[in-house]
Amino acid sequence: MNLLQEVTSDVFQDKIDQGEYIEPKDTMPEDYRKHLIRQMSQHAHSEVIGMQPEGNWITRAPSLRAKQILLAKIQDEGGHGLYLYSATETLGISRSEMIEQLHSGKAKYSSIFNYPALNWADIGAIGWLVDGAAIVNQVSLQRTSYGPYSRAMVRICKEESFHQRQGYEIMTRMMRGTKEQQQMAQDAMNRWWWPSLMMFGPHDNDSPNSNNAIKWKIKRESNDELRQKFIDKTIPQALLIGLTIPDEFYKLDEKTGHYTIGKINWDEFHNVIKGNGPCNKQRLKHHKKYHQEGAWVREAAEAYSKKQKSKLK
Ligand code: BYC
Repeated sequence: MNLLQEVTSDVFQDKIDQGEYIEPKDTMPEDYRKHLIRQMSQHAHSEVIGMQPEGNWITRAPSLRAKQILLAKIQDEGGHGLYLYSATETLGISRSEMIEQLHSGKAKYSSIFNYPALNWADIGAIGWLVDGAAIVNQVSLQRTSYGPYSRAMVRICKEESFHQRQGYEIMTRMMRGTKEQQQMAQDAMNRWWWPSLMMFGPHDNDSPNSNNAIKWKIKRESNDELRQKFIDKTIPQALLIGLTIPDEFYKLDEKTGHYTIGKINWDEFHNVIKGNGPCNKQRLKHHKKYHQEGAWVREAAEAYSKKQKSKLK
């Protein structure tokens, strides 16, 4: 680092320490910019890829009401992806570069979307557990240091809380239903519980990006702190509707008021993020196919925008 870079970096850190937001035209260290592009673009990809497991169930929703709600939710996820791609573009990367990174495997998306949604109870479990975990993380990100990311999160969180309730309503109704419906709900809980805990990322000691993220206030709380918040919030919700926690070691620590849990299977997590989860190949293949088939829409939008601009000259 040369003297000028050192001074710039100190001024930047002071700004962060004083709780100021960083805006697109502000001077920022290259590593901060790259860190944000990595996290925000992966967040955007997760929103869009996350539409796939639920999209499978639109035509098979059990009632018109359930179908309308699911359609609205999935549409929201697409919107979240768009806010986040736009916010990431303010850092000097184009949407097409981000998509290229997704397609080449350079950019990740959340591990959770590499699991299949096998039946209607899974739609309940996704809304309740997956969106529930996402909210805990995103509420914290509302105060992230990069202005456009923080503002996108405020809007996204409002919609996510409706998604979480939609999922919990499905689970509650199934638990009040027949024996078979109760078994379906429990089976979905058994399959989605552990992968939802993995959404928060590795334990703090094994999280290479956390030091910088905390120093730059990109993350306000650590992976383990947020996971614990989710566990403490979700276990009582499960017990209230009669679900069993698929963890023989979980217990409430009366002294701290927090739940402790068994060991997370990190081999499974690493295997999934390496591309070997049950649905990784299917998710990417689907995204590539429809991206290619949608090329004409992008070309038409570009031609229209050029025409509008030339009229202004
Ligand atoms: N999945 O150093 P770490 C939604 C990677 S969508 C995959 O702790 P960091 C919804 C991590 O990227 C909401 N990869 O990383 C949509 C890093 O690898 P790279 C999705 C993961 O960034 C549709 C490496 O592991 N939410 O709600 O400090 C329908 C080491 O990790 C995962 C977000 O994207 C994972 N779970 O912390 C329904 C939140 N965890 O990049 C619902 C925004 C870790 O160095 N992201 N990795 O190659 C974040 O808050 C943070 O990026 C994370 C990870 C907490 C996820």
